[in-house]
Amino acid sequence: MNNRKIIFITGATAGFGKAIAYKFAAHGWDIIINGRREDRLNQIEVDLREQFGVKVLSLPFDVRDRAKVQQNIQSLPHDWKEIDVLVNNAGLASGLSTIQEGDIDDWEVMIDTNVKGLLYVSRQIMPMMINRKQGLIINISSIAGKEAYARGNVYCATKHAVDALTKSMRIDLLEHGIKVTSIDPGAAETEFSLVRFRGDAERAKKSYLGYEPLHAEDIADIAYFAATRPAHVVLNDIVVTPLAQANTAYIVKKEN
Ligand code: NDP
Ligand code: 8X3
Repeated sequence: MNNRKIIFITGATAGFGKAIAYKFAAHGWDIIINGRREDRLNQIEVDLREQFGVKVLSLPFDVRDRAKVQQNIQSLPHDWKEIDVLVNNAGLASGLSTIQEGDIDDWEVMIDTNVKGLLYVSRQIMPMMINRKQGLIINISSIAGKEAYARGNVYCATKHAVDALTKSMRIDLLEHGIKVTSIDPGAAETEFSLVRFRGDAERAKKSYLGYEPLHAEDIADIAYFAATRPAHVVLNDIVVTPLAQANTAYIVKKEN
Protein backbone atom coordinates (compact mmCIF):
# COMPACT_ATOMS: atom_id res chain seq x y z
CA MET A 1 0.00 0.00 0.00
CA ASN A 2 1.26 3.48 -0.84
CA ASN A 3 1.24 5.59 2.31
CA ARG A 4 2.97 8.54 0.69
CA LYS A 5 1.42 11.91 1.49
CA ILE A 6 2.16 15.10 -0.44
CA ILE A 7 1.47 18.68 0.60
CA PHE A 8 1.85 21.70 -1.71
CA ILE A 9 2.38 24.98 0.11
CA THR A 10 2.44 28.40 -1.56
CA GLY A 11 4.49 31.08 0.19
CA ALA A 12 6.71 28.67 2.09
CA THR A 13 9.84 30.84 2.35
CA ALA A 14 8.69 32.49 5.59
CA GLY A 15 6.02 32.67 8.26
CA PHE A 16 3.07 30.27 8.25
CA GLY A 17 4.04 28.53 5.00
CA LYS A 18 7.53 27.69 6.22
CA ALA A 19 6.25 26.48 9.60
CA ILE A 20 3.65 24.31 7.86
CA ALA A 21 6.39 22.76 5.70
CA TYR A 22 8.43 21.85 8.80
CA LYS A 23 5.40 20.52 10.68
CA PHE A 24 4.31 18.17 7.89
CA ALA A 25 7.88 17.10 7.09
CA ALA A 26 8.35 16.19 10.75
CA HIS A 27 5.43 13.79 10.28
CA GLY A 28 6.96 12.22 7.18
CA TRP A 29 5.04 14.05 4.45
CA ASP A 30 6.72 14.90 1.15
CA ILE A 31 6.65 18.62 0.52
CA ILE A 32 6.30 20.95 -2.46
CA ILE A 33 7.37 24.44 -1.47
CA ASN A 34 6.76 27.62 -3.42
CA GLY A 35 7.80 31.25 -3.06
CA ARG A 36 9.67 33.90 -5.02
CA ARG A 37 12.92 33.85 -3.00
CA GLU A 38 14.75 30.93 -4.57
CA ASP A 39 17.73 31.05 -2.18
CA ARG A 40 15.41 30.53 0.77
CA LEU A 41 13.56 27.72 -0.98
CA ASN A 42 16.85 25.96 -1.68
CA GLN A 43 17.95 26.29 1.96
CA ILE A 44 14.63 24.99 3.28
CA GLU A 45 14.64 22.14 0.77
CA VAL A 46 18.07 20.94 1.91
CA ASP A 47 17.22 21.39 5.58
CA LEU A 48 13.93 19.48 5.38
CA ARG A 49 15.61 16.63 3.56
CA GLU A 50 18.46 16.45 6.06
CA GLN A 51 16.33 16.81 9.19
CA PHE A 52 13.41 14.61 8.26
CA GLY A 53 14.53 12.42 5.35
CA VAL A 54 11.48 13.39 3.27
CA LYS A 55 11.31 14.26 -0.43
CA VAL A 56 11.12 17.97 -1.18
CA LEU A 57 10.48 19.84 -4.42
CA SER A 58 10.99 23.59 -4.75
CA LEU A 59 8.88 25.55 -7.20
CA PRO A 60 10.13 29.13 -7.34
CA PHE A 61 7.40 31.16 -8.99
CA ASP A 62 5.27 34.21 -8.39
CA VAL A 63 1.64 33.19 -7.86
CA ARG A 64 0.60 36.36 -9.73
CA ASP A 65 2.20 35.04 -12.91
CA ARG A 66 -0.57 33.01 -14.50
CA ALA A 67 1.63 31.39 -17.17
CA LYS A 68 4.34 30.43 -14.67
CA VAL A 69 1.79 28.95 -12.27
CA GLN A 70 0.35 26.82 -15.05
CA GLN A 71 3.73 25.80 -16.44
CA ASN A 72 5.23 24.87 -13.04
CA ILE A 73 2.27 22.84 -11.89
CA GLN A 74 1.57 21.15 -15.23
CA SER A 75 5.20 20.06 -15.48
CA LEU A 76 5.33 18.47 -12.05
CA PRO A 77 6.80 14.97 -12.32
CA HIS A 78 4.02 12.40 -12.50
CA ASP A 79 4.62 11.04 -9.00
CA TRP A 80 4.37 14.56 -7.53
CA LYS A 81 0.93 15.17 -9.00
CA GLU A 82 -0.82 13.12 -6.34
CA ILE A 83 -1.24 16.10 -4.06
CA ASP A 84 -3.14 15.34 -0.86
CA VAL A 85 -3.17 18.84 0.62
CA LEU A 86 -2.90 22.25 -1.03
CA VAL A 87 -2.25 25.19 1.28
CA ASN A 88 -3.08 28.49 -0.39
CA ASN A 89 -0.98 30.62 1.91
CA ALA A 90 1.04 33.06 -0.25
CA GLY A 91 -0.26 36.51 0.52
CA LEU A 92 0.42 39.88 1.98
CA ALA A 93 -0.81 43.23 3.18
CA SER A 94 0.88 46.18 1.54
CA GLY A 95 0.49 49.53 3.31
CA LEU A 96 -2.09 50.68 5.85
CA SER A 97 -4.07 53.75 4.85
CA THR A 98 -7.53 55.06 4.07
CA ILE A 99 -8.91 54.41 0.61
CA GLN A 100 -8.81 58.12 -0.19
CA GLU A 101 -5.09 58.16 0.51
CA GLY A 102 -4.38 54.65 -0.75
CA ASP A 103 -1.54 53.67 -3.03
CA ILE A 104 -3.08 51.98 -6.05
CA ASP A 105 0.04 49.87 -6.60
CA ASP A 106 -0.50 48.40 -3.12
CA TRP A 107 -4.07 47.51 -4.08
CA GLU A 108 -2.95 45.79 -7.27
CA VAL A 109 -0.33 43.67 -5.54
CA MET A 110 -2.74 42.54 -2.79
CA ILE A 111 -5.58 41.72 -5.16
CA ASP A 112 -3.26 39.97 -7.63
CA THR A 113 -1.56 37.88 -4.95
CA ASN A 114 -4.23 37.16 -2.36
CA VAL A 115 -7.15 36.62 -4.73
CA LYS A 116 -5.96 35.99 -8.28
CA GLY A 117 -2.84 34.03 -7.25
CA LEU A 118 -4.93 31.77 -5.04
CA LEU A 119 -7.31 31.16 -7.94
CA TYR A 120 -4.53 30.47 -10.46
CA VAL A 121 -2.94 27.84 -8.22
CA SER A 122 -6.26 26.26 -7.25
CA ARG A 123 -7.38 26.07 -10.87
CA GLN A 124 -4.35 23.88 -11.65
CA ILE A 125 -4.50 21.62 -8.62
CA MET A 126 -8.24 21.09 -8.20
CA PRO A 127 -8.54 18.89 -11.35
CA MET A 128 -5.71 16.69 -10.03
CA MET A 129 -7.60 16.19 -6.78
CA ILE A 130 -10.86 15.59 -8.65
CA ASN A 131 -9.13 12.82 -10.67
CA ARG A 132 -8.15 11.09 -7.45
CA LYS A 133 -11.51 11.83 -5.76
CA GLN A 134 -9.73 13.03 -2.65
CA GLY A 135 -7.82 15.95 -1.25
CA LEU A 136 -7.91 18.88 1.10
CA ILE A 137 -7.54 22.55 0.26
CA ILE A 138 -6.59 24.84 3.13
CA ASN A 139 -7.04 28.52 2.37
CA ILE A 140 -5.24 30.90 4.70
CA SER A 141 -7.68 33.75 5.09
CA SER A 142 -7.69 36.05 8.14
CA ILE A 143 -9.92 37.63 10.72
CA ALA A 144 -9.64 40.48 8.17
CA GLY A 145 -11.83 38.23 6.00
CA LYS A 146 -14.56 38.38 8.63
CA GLU A 147 -14.56 42.09 9.53
CA ALA A 148 -13.05 45.22 8.02
CA TYR A 149 -10.75 47.30 10.21
CA ALA A 150 -9.54 50.88 10.07
CA ARG A 151 -7.20 51.47 7.13
CA GLY A 152 -7.29 47.78 6.24
CA ASN A 153 -9.82 48.27 3.40
CA VAL A 154 -8.30 46.52 0.37
CA TYR A 155 -6.45 43.87 2.41
CA CYS A 156 -9.74 43.12 4.21
CA ALA A 157 -11.53 43.00 0.85
CA THR A 158 -9.06 40.43 -0.49
CA LYS A 159 -9.54 38.24 2.58
CA HIS A 160 -13.33 38.60 2.34
CA ALA A 161 -12.89 37.40 -1.24
CA VAL A 162 -10.87 34.42 0.00
CA ASP A 163 -13.72 33.66 2.41
CA ALA A 164 -16.22 33.70 -0.47
CA LEU A 165 -13.95 31.56 -2.64
CA THR A 166 -13.55 29.04 0.17
CA LYS A 167 -17.32 28.72 0.45
CA SER A 168 -17.62 28.39 -3.32
CA MET A 169 -14.90 25.75 -3.52
CA ARG A 170 -16.70 23.76 -0.86
CA ILE A 171 -19.84 23.74 -3.01
CA ASP A 172 -18.02 23.09 -6.31
CA LEU A 173 -15.96 20.24 -4.86
CA LEU A 174 -18.63 18.62 -2.71
CA GLU A 175 -19.57 15.92 -5.22
CA HIS A 176 -15.89 15.07 -5.69
CA GLY A 177 -15.20 14.29 -2.03
CA ILE A 178 -12.66 17.06 -1.58
CA LYS A 179 -12.43 18.92 1.71
CA VAL A 180 -12.01 22.69 1.97
CA THR A 181 -10.85 24.36 5.17
CA SER A 182 -10.35 28.02 5.97
CA ILE A 183 -7.89 29.08 8.65
CA ASP A 184 -8.49 32.67 9.73
CA PRO A 185 -5.72 33.94 12.02
CA GLY A 186 -5.57 37.16 13.97
CA ALA A 187 -2.30 38.90 14.79
CA ALA A 188 0.68 36.60 14.23
CA GLU A 189 4.33 37.57 14.35
CA THR A 190 5.85 36.63 11.00
CA GLU A 191 7.32 38.80 8.24
CA PHE A 192 3.76 40.03 7.60
CA SER A 193 4.16 43.47 9.24
CA LEU A 194 7.69 43.90 7.89
CA VAL A 195 6.23 43.47 4.40
CA ARG A 196 3.19 45.65 5.15
CA PHE A 197 5.44 48.48 6.39
CA ARG A 198 7.94 48.10 3.53
CA GLY A 199 10.86 46.81 5.58
CA ASP A 200 10.43 49.20 8.56
CA ALA A 201 11.48 46.70 11.26
CA GLU A 202 10.85 49.05 14.17
CA ARG A 203 7.27 49.76 13.10
CA ALA A 204 6.70 46.07 12.40
CA LYS A 205 7.97 45.10 15.87
CA LYS A 206 5.55 47.59 17.50
CA SER A 207 2.58 45.62 16.12
CA TYR A 208 3.47 42.80 18.52
CA LEU A 209 4.46 44.68 21.69
CA GLY A 210 2.50 44.34 24.94
CA TYR A 211 0.94 40.93 24.26
CA GLU A 212 1.89 37.51 22.98
CA PRO A 213 0.91 37.26 19.33
CA LEU A 214 0.27 33.99 17.54
CA HIS A 215 3.38 32.22 16.27
CA ALA A 216 3.72 30.61 12.85
CA GLU A 217 3.94 27.21 14.55
CA ASP A 218 0.45 27.72 16.04
CA ILE A 219 -0.99 27.92 12.54
CA ALA A 220 1.10 24.92 11.42
CA ASP A 221 -0.35 22.86 14.30
CA ILE A 222 -3.88 23.79 13.23
CA ALA A 223 -3.18 22.98 9.58
CA TYR A 224 -1.79 19.58 10.59
CA PHE A 225 -4.79 18.87 12.83
CA ALA A 226 -7.17 19.79 9.98
CA ALA A 227 -5.28 17.52 7.56
CA THR A 228 -5.35 14.50 9.86
CA ARG A 229 -9.07 14.22 10.69
CA PRO A 230 -10.89 11.02 9.76
CA ALA A 231 -12.02 10.79 6.12
CA HIS A 232 -15.63 11.76 6.93
CA VAL A 233 -14.76 14.86 9.01
CA VAL A 234 -14.15 18.36 7.60
CA LEU A 235 -13.14 21.42 9.58
CA ASN A 236 -14.78 24.20 7.61
CA ASP A 237 -13.70 27.45 9.20
CA ILE A 238 -11.18 27.99 11.98
CA VAL A 239 -10.88 31.49 13.47
CA VAL A 240 -7.85 31.78 15.74
CA THR A 241 -6.55 34.79 17.64
CA PRO A 242 -3.98 35.37 20.36
CA LEU A 243 -5.46 35.46 23.86
CA ALA A 244 -5.16 39.27 23.90
CA GLN A 245 -7.28 39.74 20.76
CA ALA A 246 -11.09 39.53 20.56
CA ASN A 247 -11.43 40.58 16.91
CA THR A 248 -9.88 43.01 14.44
CA ALA A 249 -10.82 46.02 16.61
CA TYR A 250 -10.16 44.85 20.18
CA ILE A 251 -6.68 43.95 21.33
CA VAL A 252 -5.41 44.41 24.88
CA LYS A 253 -1.79 45.51 25.08
CA LYS A 254 0.18 45.94 28.32
CA GLU A 255 2.12 49.17 28.81
CA ASN A 256 5.84 48.64 28.17
P1 NDP B 1 5.10 36.25 5.66
O1 NDP B 1 5.39 37.57 5.02
O2 NDP B 1 5.96 35.79 6.76
O3 NDP B 1 5.07 35.11 4.53
C1 NDP B 1 4.42 35.32 3.32
C2 NDP B 1 4.84 34.26 2.32
O4 NDP B 1 4.14 34.48 1.09
C3 NDP B 1 6.32 34.31 2.00
O5 NDP B 1 6.82 33.00 1.91
C4 NDP B 1 6.38 34.98 0.63
O6 NDP B 1 7.49 34.46 -0.08
C5 NDP B 1 5.07 34.47 0.02
N1 NDP B 1 4.61 35.30 -1.08
C6 NDP B 1 4.22 36.60 -1.04
N2 NDP B 1 3.89 37.02 -2.27
C7 NDP B 1 4.07 35.96 -3.10
C8 NDP B 1 3.91 35.76 -4.50
N3 NDP B 1 3.48 36.76 -5.28
N4 NDP B 1 4.18 34.55 -5.01
C9 NDP B 1 4.60 33.53 -4.22
N5 NDP B 1 4.78 33.66 -2.90
C10 NDP B 1 4.53 34.86 -2.35
O7 NDP B 1 3.58 36.35 6.14
P2 NDP B 1 2.60 35.30 6.87
O8 NDP B 1 3.21 33.99 7.00
O9 NDP B 1 2.07 35.98 8.05
O10 NDP B 1 1.43 35.28 5.78
C11 NDP B 1 0.96 34.09 5.18
C12 NDP B 1 -0.52 34.26 4.91
O11 NDP B 1 -1.20 34.45 6.14
C13 NDP B 1 -0.88 35.48 4.06
O12 NDP B 1 -1.90 35.10 3.16
C14 NDP B 1 -1.41 36.48 5.08
O13 NDP B 1 -2.32 37.37 4.51
C15 NDP B 1 -2.07 35.56 6.07
N6 NDP B 1 -2.29 36.05 7.41
C16 NDP B 1 -1.27 36.55 8.16
C17 NDP B 1 -1.52 36.99 9.46
C18 NDP B 1 -0.47 37.58 10.33
O14 NDP B 1 -0.82 38.33 11.27
N7 NDP B 1 0.79 37.30 10.13
C19 NDP B 1 -2.84 36.84 10.05
C20 NDP B 1 -3.84 36.33 9.16
C21 NDP B 1 -3.56 35.93 7.91
P3 NDP B 1 8.39 35.25 -1.13
O15 NDP B 1 8.50 36.66 -0.65
O16 NDP B 1 9.66 34.50 -1.13
O17 NDP B 1 7.66 35.13 -2.42
C1 8X3 C 1 -3.58 39.72 9.21
C2 8X3 C 1 -4.28 39.91 10.49
O1 8X3 C 1 -6.00 41.62 11.24
O2 8X3 C 1 -3.68 41.91 11.90
O3 8X3 C 1 -4.45 39.12 8.30
O4 8X3 C 1 -4.37 42.37 9.63
S1 8X3 C 1 -4.60 41.54 10.80
